[in-house]
Amino acid sequence: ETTRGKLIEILSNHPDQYLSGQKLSEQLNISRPAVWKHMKELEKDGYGIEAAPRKGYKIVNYPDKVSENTLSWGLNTAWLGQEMIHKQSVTSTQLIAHQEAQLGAAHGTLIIADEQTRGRGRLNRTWHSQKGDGIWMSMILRPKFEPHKSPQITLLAATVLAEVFKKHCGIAPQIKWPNDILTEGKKLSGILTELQAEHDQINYIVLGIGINVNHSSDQFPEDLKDQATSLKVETGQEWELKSLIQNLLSTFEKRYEEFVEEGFRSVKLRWEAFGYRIGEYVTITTHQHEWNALIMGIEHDGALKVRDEDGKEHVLYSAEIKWRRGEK
Ligand code: BTX
Repeated sequence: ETTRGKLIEILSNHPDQYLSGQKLSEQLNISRPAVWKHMKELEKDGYGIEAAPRKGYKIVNYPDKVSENTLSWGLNTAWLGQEMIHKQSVTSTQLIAHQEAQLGAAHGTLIIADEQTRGRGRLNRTWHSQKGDGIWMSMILRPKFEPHKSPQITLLAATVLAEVFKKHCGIAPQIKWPNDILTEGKKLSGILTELQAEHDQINYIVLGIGINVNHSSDQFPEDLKDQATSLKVETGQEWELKSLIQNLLSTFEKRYEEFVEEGFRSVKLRWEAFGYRIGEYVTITTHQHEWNALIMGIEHDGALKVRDEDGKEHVLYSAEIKWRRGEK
């Protein structure tokens, strides 16, 4: 660990207390002018340092820069994000998460990047991941439940995102089954769940989450302008990434534990409260066949429940059905 890292750690462990230059120089084994120099460097990086004569220093403000350190301080979780890899630029955090998982990374390991050059969606679609303006992250999960339950993790993640966007940012998000978070019909956030399993056992899940945060509408590429939105576009203000990420992680951890203990029931209720077009007719495409159906909600296992025009109920599992607003 660097001297600078240690200095930040010592100061952040004593949030309400001044630490004298003398004490810090002893603990870090550097001279007092060197301590002072480090403080100046921290200020340059956006830390708010209060220096009081004869008392010493304390940190009063952390920079809104996403890093392993800034995300860790004040992160209120037991296991999620306790191991963390932050990079400025990556191809895809999914890719890194798979690599780390195969090397044995712990349950709850988080991979997060400021920018993805090849962010991906489902079926090799691309996910636009502009530098610094969004949250692009992947979690490694090692659940003990059977592989067939893994799609429920997607719905769980969707409810957590909707819950946090509502509470943290005051918007009214909707979840389009199975994995899109929308506001006013435009996509704010996407979820990609990838499973590695064998012999009826989950080896690991990589849960990827992409959130458009501080994009203004003209920052999206031409082909996304009509279908994408961001928290900034929806609320008219910029959002600090760090506290939003911390809130997402602690809420996800809490809801994940409820899910493991109580099953899908609690997720189902919350999901349906945010469900997009429940009770409305939509046009569904399955195997190139188009038909109209009323969305009824989700099943006890997360599948989509619909009723066709003849009154017959259908349960849809494939994540690859397409549906859009119906004609009726
Ligand atoms: P999806 O296949 O449901 O959606 C992908 C589609 O969404 C694209 O074809 C495009 O039309 C649209 N789209 C692409 N980028 C954006 C964007 N920034 N905002 C709104 N719409 C967009 C959704 O897949 C799953 C996305 C997961 C992304 C995360 S980010 C961290 C992790 N790493 C990674 O490479 N992917 C995941």
